[in-house]
Amino acid sequence: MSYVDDVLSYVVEKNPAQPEFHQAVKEVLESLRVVIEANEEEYRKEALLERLVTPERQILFRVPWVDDKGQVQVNNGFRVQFNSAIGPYKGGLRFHPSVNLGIIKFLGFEQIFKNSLTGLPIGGGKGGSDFDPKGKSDREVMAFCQSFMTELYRHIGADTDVPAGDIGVGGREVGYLFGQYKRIRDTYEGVLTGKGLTFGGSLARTEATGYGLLYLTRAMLKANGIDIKDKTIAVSGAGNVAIYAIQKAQQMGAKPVTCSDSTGWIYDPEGIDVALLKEVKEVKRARLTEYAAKRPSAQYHEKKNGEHGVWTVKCDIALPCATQNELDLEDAKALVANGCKAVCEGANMPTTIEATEYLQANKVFFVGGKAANAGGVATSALEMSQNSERLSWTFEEVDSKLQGIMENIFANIDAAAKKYGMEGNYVAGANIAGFLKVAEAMKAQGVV
Ligand code: NDP
Ligand code: 2IT
Repeated sequence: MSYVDDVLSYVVEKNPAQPEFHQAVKEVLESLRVVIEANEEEYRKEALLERLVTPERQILFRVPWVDDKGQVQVNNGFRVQFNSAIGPYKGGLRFHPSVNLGIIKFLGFEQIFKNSLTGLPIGGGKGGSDFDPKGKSDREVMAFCQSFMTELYRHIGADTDVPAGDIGVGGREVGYLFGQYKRIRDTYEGVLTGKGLTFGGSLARTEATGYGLLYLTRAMLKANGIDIKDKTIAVSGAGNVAIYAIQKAQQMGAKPVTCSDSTGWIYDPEGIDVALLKEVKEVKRARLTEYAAKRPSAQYHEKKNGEHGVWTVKCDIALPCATQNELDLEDAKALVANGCKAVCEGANMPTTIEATEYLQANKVFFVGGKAANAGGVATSALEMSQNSERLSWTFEEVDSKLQGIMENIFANIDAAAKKYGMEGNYVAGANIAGFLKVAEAMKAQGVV
């Protein structure tokens, strides 16, 4: 068996019942075949792939906290410090009831390559909890965050591991986490990113993932002779990534017509009203039914089991921005049948492997999350730089750096795909370009 096949079997055997992790590893290793096979004996001798797929450290901990009724609650906490070859571990925290070790490992694994693609010195990590912030009071969220940090603080630091937000973790949670870290450590340092602007946060970090997604999408379309202006876009999600993707798409003259949350989805043929969406989701933390109630042009659809409604809408471009495996083969078929030309992932691994293959086989331009949503973590790295030099840059300065980073990522993944004989396969281009830098750093640092 080839080295890649050996390591794929090894991952399945060593990490039972972690299908998302297996999926993420399979996607990367399959596209690295051409690189690995050119130097197979050397990689095998150094066990480079076994090291790459094994986290440097995994921290599992209990998070007890008291709810508003005085009842003690217990959640599971996770931090997977996956790879520090090119910088301190960096990656978000996810608070969602579906969180388990396999999900955190898939996210941490992807983060290694994404962070490498940014061109900035950040390694890969991810963490989170099965805590559900939905329906909790601010006090309950604070109690949870304080308890979570009371264990996590000993494992992180500005030069060690720098967490940030992800699903269910936004400015409010990062604020509570930062406050507890500072209190326990008695140190004011850039240990988290996505902080509030009054205590070390960076301008444009909130917008960065969604804006970055659009900068990259525009660059990719342009390279293929397509202008994003006037294009109809289907977006899923209604959180941090989706909201600012919709906003930037509109600024570019495109028309996003959908969004979704965990209970339903909106089709708004006149284009999504971003101010209203922000009010409903960022301020009220309410459901999309409230958006529909205030917007006569909007159609609300309840989400039925297994149905991902937004992909049935006619669109030129699809931007999945909610969660993993939300765009399956059936959805891919619907998109192709409706003439969709491009899919760029705002979320992490939102497209199943079968759906990705179908889209690529049907000549849909496809950019995976490791490249397309790297603007968030890239701007987190810019926040780390600002914290280190104890300065704050203007919105325009951060935003223009973000734009440069996303255009550079596109140029690099395009070039890597061409160099390895897979022109237009941006998934392979991203995996290869991300891998080569990390592999070189790992080799240079010896067996550690
Ligand atoms: P948010 O929590 O802000 O928003 C998530 C959105 O997706 C919400 O609308 C939520 O619905 C919906 N959603 C979440 N889980 C599910 C689920 N299991 N089924 C259906 N809908 C779901 O998260 P973000 O916008 O930050 O993250 C979205 C995606 O982008 C994730 O994959 C994340 O990993 C990725 N990402 C985030 C980055 C960031 O900087 N925040 C950076 C790069 C990638 P509801 O409103 O009902 O909760
Ligand atoms: O998936 C991601 O890249 C994030 N959730 C952002 C991570 C970060 O450290 O900003």
